[in-house]
Order: sequence, then C-alpha cells, then structure tokens
Amino acid sequence: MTRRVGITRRAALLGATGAAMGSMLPRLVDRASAATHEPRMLIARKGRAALWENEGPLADIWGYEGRVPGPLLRMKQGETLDVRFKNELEQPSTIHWHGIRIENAYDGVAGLTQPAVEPGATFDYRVKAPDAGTYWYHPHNRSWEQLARGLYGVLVVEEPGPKAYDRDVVLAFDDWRLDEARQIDVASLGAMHDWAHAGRLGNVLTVNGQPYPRFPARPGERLRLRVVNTANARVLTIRFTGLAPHLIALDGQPVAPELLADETLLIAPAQRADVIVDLPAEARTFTVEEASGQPFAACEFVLDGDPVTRATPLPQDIALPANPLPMTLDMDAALTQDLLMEGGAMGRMSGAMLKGAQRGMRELVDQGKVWSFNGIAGTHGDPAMFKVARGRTVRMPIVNDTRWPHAMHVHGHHFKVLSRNGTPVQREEWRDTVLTDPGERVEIAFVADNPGKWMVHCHMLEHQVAGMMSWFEVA
Ligand SMILES: [Cu+2]
Repeated sequence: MTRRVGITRRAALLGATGAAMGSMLPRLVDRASAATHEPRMLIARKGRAALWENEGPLADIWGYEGRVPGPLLRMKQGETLDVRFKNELEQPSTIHWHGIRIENAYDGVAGLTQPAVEPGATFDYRVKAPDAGTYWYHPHNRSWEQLARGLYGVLVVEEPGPKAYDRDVVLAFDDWRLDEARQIDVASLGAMHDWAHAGRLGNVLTVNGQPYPRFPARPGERLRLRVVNTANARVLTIRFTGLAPHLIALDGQPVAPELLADETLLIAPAQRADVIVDLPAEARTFTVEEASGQPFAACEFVLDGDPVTRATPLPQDIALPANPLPMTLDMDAALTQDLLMEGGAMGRMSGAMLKGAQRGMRELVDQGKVWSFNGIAGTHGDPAMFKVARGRTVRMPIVNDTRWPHAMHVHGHHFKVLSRNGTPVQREEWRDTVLTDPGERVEIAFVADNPGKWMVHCHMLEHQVAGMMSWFEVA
C-alpha cells in the first residue's frame, strides 16, 4: 500500500524549498510552416520530467515529443495546421483537439471517428481553427491512463489584428498522483475506487509540467493568462491575489470582460479561462494559488526590469472580437434531448443497460461500469443517443442525479449555458465543457451545424470510461 499525501502537501514542501527551486525557462513555441505544407510531427513517446521538484528525481512520463506539456502549438484563426501524429508508445492512441470545431474525421475519437493509431503507426490530422482562443489536445483512447501519464499539450489560436496586452502566458495546471519513489503511481491506474468516486485525484500540482515555475515579467506589463485545467478529475480553484484578474474568455469563446469575484477562478477538468492582469509598476513577486483546500502557491510572477506604461486602465479595450459561432438558437423548433446522469458511490443507481441488456450493479462493477447516461452505462459501440438534422438547435437539460460533480463535454460544438436550477445564467457563456454540481440541473443549447459523429461525455476521465459517455450524429 503506497502512502497517499494530500495535494496540500505541496504547501509544506514549498514553504521549505520553494525559494531554492530553479527558474522557469520559456517553452519552445512551434509554428506551422504554412508556406511548405509540411506537416508538423507530433510523436507520442516516453520521456522524463521533474514533477516533484525542479532539481529532484525525474519521473517517467508519456508525452508528445516526450515532454509534458507537449509542444505549445500556435496558429492564426482560420489557418489550417497539418499534424502528422506518430505513435511510439506500446499502446494505441489518437489526438483529440479539444474545443476546436473541427472536421469530424479529425476529431480523434478512437472507435467513433477513426481507428486508434497502433504502435509504430501514423495518422495525419488537419486542424482548421474557425475560432480564436485557448484550446488543448490530448488522446481519446484510454484517456484516463494516457492523460494521467502526461499526454497533453496546449493549442493557441490567435486573433487577427493588434493585441490589447503585451504578452500571453500559458498556465496549464495538472495534478499528478506520485508514489513514494516520486514516480507516477501506475499501480492505481484503473482503480475502481477512483472510478466510482471523484476520479483520479493527484497529490502534486504542476503548472506547465513544473512543480513551481517562476515567470519573469516586467513591472506594469499587461498579461493574458491562458489557464487550462488538464487534470484527469480535479476541479481547481485558482486565486490571483492582488492581480485584479479580468476574465475575457471561457473555453476559447469571448465573454464580456469582468473582474473575477474574490480574484478567484473555478475551473473544471478540460475547461480553459483567459484572464487579463495588469502587473503593478513596482518590482515585486506575485504568487498564484490553488485554493480548493488549504491554499498553496502554484507558481509565481517575478517582476523585474524597466516598467511598462499603459494609458488605459482595465477593463477598457480588452474585449475580444466574437468568433463565428452559430449563436442564433431557435428554441421553438429545438430538438430536446434530456441527459440524466446517475451512478457512482453513494448514488441511487441500481442497474443500467450495458451492451443492450439490463444489468444489476454487481455485474456492472465487474464490467468496470458504475455510471450511466439516461439509464445506459456507455461503451464505444453503443447506438447514438440522438440524431439531428444539420442546422437544428439542440436543447439539452442535464440533470446530475449523483453525489459528484461532473464536467460535461460536447465535441465539435460550443453550447450556450442557459440556466442552472431554472435560474437563467446572466453571463453570455459559450462553452465546450460545463461543470454540473451534485443535484444540479443545467440547461444548455447549441446549433448542431457540424456534420458527423460527436461524443458527449464527462471529462472526469474515470467517469467517462466507467459509463459516462455517449454520442450523437449530425446529418
Ligand atoms: Cu463525471
């Protein structure tokens, strides 16, 4: 039995050794070579990373290019990025381009939009990005294992025109479950306890694959922080104390700029949030904290050098241009598809359909299934939850009848979050992943304009594999 340390353990560790940790080196940025149409190679392979402390023992990981996160990909809105994925792992894999309203054939879902890419094989993805914003990529085959081992990267799609900030900084948060040898705890991968409860929660938090990165910045700089939660299952509470963070986008889609209440961002697995901060004019240090439990510092900004001066105060000028989303919802002619989530520990589920037959809980557990959508413990190979004519509005009331939060993700589309427990959501909020609390009813709607087969699933990856998955077809 390995010792479990709470994620707050980092706080104690950082108190002792945080100051001694090495400085953050800027990550290499990889751009598409648009002129030559040479595909950009992305190789999934084994690598090593310092997850526990910057100078400490290296952990064996799986990563794109053997790194965690994988290469930061940048492209311009409307551009196409050709990626040749090569799988040098011993397990089949794919790449899913999370949040990109992509052509269905390149959505990367093994068993639905493509066969899994076998060890040694390649697959060519065409990533055309209609929307600017912050996105990410990760496998969609045994995601619960492959993401826990480090396979993910961030994809930035840049708006055209001048920027209302000096620089952007990606903050990709992840939590890892490390064992006593400071290696990824692989013995607990697939543990039914995690699958039936909150999912696989880690005991070490990293930002951009590092336990405590320090970001150099200039006094007075205006930064766009691109926050990504890449954790398998942990909902993060990120606090930017003293930085007056202004939210400008959620899941890649612009929102009317707003000062975050309590300078705090709640961000579920797979979600992204873009915030603008104006750093103060004096040289000093700011920490960004994780505050879902005992708050502890996750990274810091070290201000040094000549101050940057800026004429306009926040939130002037920081609103992002709208993306070309289909935003006109025709609710009168909408197809309504209810989504009832059941199961999990302390739930009321007594059985579910599995592969076409009704089964009791005991048999479901034996098959690794403990959750259901609309009474069905989902597997790849199930029939579609619904089919919808292209261009029709889909209205989806989601009821979370479980004791656990779930982060519902819809592929190929962004949806508007209409209401929570019957109360209209005030913010104009277009998302690809929405957090639903235990007992909550969240209504979403979207225009089904992207033809193909699209998954809808929980992005707590252990919940997904244990039954919280289905798909729909736009024809
Ligand atoms: Cu879930």
